[in-house]
Amino acid sequence: MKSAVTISLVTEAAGGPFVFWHDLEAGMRQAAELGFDAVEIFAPAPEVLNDPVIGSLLTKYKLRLAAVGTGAGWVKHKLALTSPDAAIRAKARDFIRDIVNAGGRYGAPAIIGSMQGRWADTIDKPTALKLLGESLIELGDAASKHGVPLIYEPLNRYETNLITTMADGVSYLQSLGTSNVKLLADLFHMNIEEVNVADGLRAGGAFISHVHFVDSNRRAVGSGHTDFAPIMQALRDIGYSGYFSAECFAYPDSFEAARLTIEGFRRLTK
Ligand code: LER
Ligand code: MN
Repeated sequence: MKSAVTISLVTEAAGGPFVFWHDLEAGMRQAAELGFDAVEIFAPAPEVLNDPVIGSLLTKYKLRLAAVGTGAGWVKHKLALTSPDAAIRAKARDFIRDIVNAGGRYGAPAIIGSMQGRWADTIDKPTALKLLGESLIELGDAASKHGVPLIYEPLNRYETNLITTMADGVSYLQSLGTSNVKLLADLFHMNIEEVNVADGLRAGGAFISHVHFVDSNRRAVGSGHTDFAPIMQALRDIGYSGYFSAECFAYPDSFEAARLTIEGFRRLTK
C-alpha cells in the first residue's frame, strides 16, 4: 500500500479538497519530509504537466507521481464529456487526452471526476452515459499506450447524477467492454452514496485502482466519524495495492492535514 498527497495548482479551485496549494515545490518538499511515497497533481492545463520541472522535482524529492487530475477542464473552461454541445465534448476529450499523455510519461494515470458532467433537460441519462462511455473507451486506449489505466471516479449526487456507487461503476464499465478503465474509490463520496462503505469497496473489487483517502467530513483521516477498520479490511480482502491519496481539505492547514494523513496511513496499514 502506497501513500500520496494532493497538490492543487488551480487558482479557481481555491478552498476545494486538496492538501497543498499553488506552490509545487513547497508541496513536494513537505510531502517528502513527511515520508509520502507520491504526489497527485491537480494542474490547470496539460502544459503545466509537460514542463520538465515536474520530472526534476520528482527526482529531487524522490517522489512518484500517483495520478493527475483533469477537473480543471470543468473548473476553468466548463468542459464536460457529456455536454450537449459536440464542440465542447471534443474540447473536453482533447484536454483530457493531453493530460493522459502528460501524466503517462511519469507512469501516472489521469482521473476523470468532474469532467464526466451530468445529465439534464438538454441531454437525457442514456445519451449522457453513451457519450461518456465512448470517451472513456477512447481515452482508456490512449492511456494504455503508457501502460497505465484511465481512472473513472463515481462522485456523490451533488456533483454528478450519472454513476454514484462502486457497484454501478462496475456494471457500467463492464457494459463498455473496455479493460483499461478502472474505478476511483473516493471515501468521501462513498460515505454519502454507499449503504456501507466496506461493502461498496468489495463491490468495486479488482476495478478499484486508486483511493481518495479522506474522512467523512472531507478532512484528514482521523478527523471525522469514518470507521476505517472495516474499510481497510475490505481493501485488503480485494487485494488493493494502489495509492491511498489524501484528497481532503487543508484543515486546519496544509501541513497538518498532510501530517494527520500520513500518521493515519501508517496506523491503518501496519
Ligand atoms: C475529485 O477527485 C473529486 O473527488 C471531486 O469531488 C472534486 O470536486
Ligand atoms: Mn476524489
